[in-house]
Amino acid sequence: MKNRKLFLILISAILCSQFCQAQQVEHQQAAISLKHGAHRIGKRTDEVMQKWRGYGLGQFIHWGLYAIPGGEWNGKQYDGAAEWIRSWNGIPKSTYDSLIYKFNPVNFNPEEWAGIAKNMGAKYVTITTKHHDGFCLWPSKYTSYTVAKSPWKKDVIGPLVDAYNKAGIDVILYFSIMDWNHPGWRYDIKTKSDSIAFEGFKKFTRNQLIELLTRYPTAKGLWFDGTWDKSWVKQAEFADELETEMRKLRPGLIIGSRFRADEFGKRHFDSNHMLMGDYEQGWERKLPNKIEDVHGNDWDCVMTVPENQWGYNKAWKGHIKTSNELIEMTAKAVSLGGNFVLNFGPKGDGSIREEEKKLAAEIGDWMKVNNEAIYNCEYAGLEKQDWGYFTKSRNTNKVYMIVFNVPVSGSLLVKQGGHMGITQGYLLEGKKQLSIEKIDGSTSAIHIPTVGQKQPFVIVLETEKGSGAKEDINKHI
Ligand code: FHN
Repeated sequence: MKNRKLFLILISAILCSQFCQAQQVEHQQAAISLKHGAHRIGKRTDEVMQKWRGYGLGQFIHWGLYAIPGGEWNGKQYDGAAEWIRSWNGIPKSTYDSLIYKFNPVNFNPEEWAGIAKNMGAKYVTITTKHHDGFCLWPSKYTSYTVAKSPWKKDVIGPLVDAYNKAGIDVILYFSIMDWNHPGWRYDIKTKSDSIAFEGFKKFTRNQLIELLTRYPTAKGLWFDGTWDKSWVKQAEFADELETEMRKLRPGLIIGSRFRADEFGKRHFDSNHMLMGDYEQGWERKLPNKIEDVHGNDWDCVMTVPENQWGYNKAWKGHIKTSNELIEMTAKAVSLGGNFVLNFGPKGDGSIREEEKKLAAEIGDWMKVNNEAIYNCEYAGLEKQDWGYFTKSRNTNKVYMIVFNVPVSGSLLVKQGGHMGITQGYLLEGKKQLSIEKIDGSTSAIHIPTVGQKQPFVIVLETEKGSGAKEDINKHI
């Protein structure tokens, strides 16, 4: 009987391994030869990208003509995102486009914007140079629909790039491919005349991108949007060549996965499931839950304060995130190896709304004390616990516990596996040493004084040299 059982186990193991091998072969055979797929397998290792990886927290700015109506037209509130108001049937397109004659942001103060971001702890900013409405915040040579034709007359992007750079913040330029103002833009290309029009649009897009990279050479990357329509998805060859041209012009340029599709129309990931760009750009208003969700790729999450409003909306509706919620999202993003980018929608007059200033200041207060657990940190390779998030320094043997929920027992579990020796644990703020109880070979309990913390706090675990959780991280990369 015993022998029969053993025999069956052996047979199942052999069959299982043959099945897995067959699956692997099938997967390898399934790799398609692509002309316009991913340019690289695996992560970038250069300095610019290493720095991007260490940012942890960033700021997003959505600013343009849509900030003038602020989600309201003739006393009626538009239900969608404020920056989409032009697409609302209630507004004639030409009436919206003539908002250009009202763009005069007398309270625009780039140094103040940069100061708010710096104080919040942002290490990079992504700024809309042109959103879907096509209005350019720089005086582009290739269209008259720019700041130059507005009463403001002056460039907006240049002063912002300078001010943020002076504040030590790197700049990424947001650019919408979809352009509702350009006569050549099409959602799809169905006729000869569509095709002729779109060829003109492609040249225009190329010229504008080269213009931006030439005018603002310190910009570290481009953040693309509006690339989902069939017209653009069909441009695999053109977009691939343009990406190569831009990278040649600016070595080190960072481009996310939203720029182009492969020749089979696959976006973000090509037909062989390889990431198309330097980082995954699919995490919009949502976060991954576990490390497997990010497939070992770099990624960032862009987030709004209210539910879905990027541009300025006078009447924020629904749930408005608190600073503690946003701090938790930042911690979660970093704990899974990503960056968290919080959106701001300045008003039409150039000022930043009070609610956003307050949130930035509160996040900044927390970051001033705890940024060590956010900057230059990564996935720690430890089992997630209910009290919060682990991060790990990319440069030292420190592991951080960012605690959001304190258990009534006052003891926080760490399941470290056999390979991470904890030498000491202390509160980051005040450096108070904590007692560590080894429960078994793989679990420790960190005992904390329950002092009714009102804010998330950080515990530092120092680990033995050469230990840490790297082994586990590599499993996922
Ligand atoms: O349509 C835009 C939206 O207005 C906003 O700019 C966001 C930012 O990620 N992107 C698009 C939706 O995916």
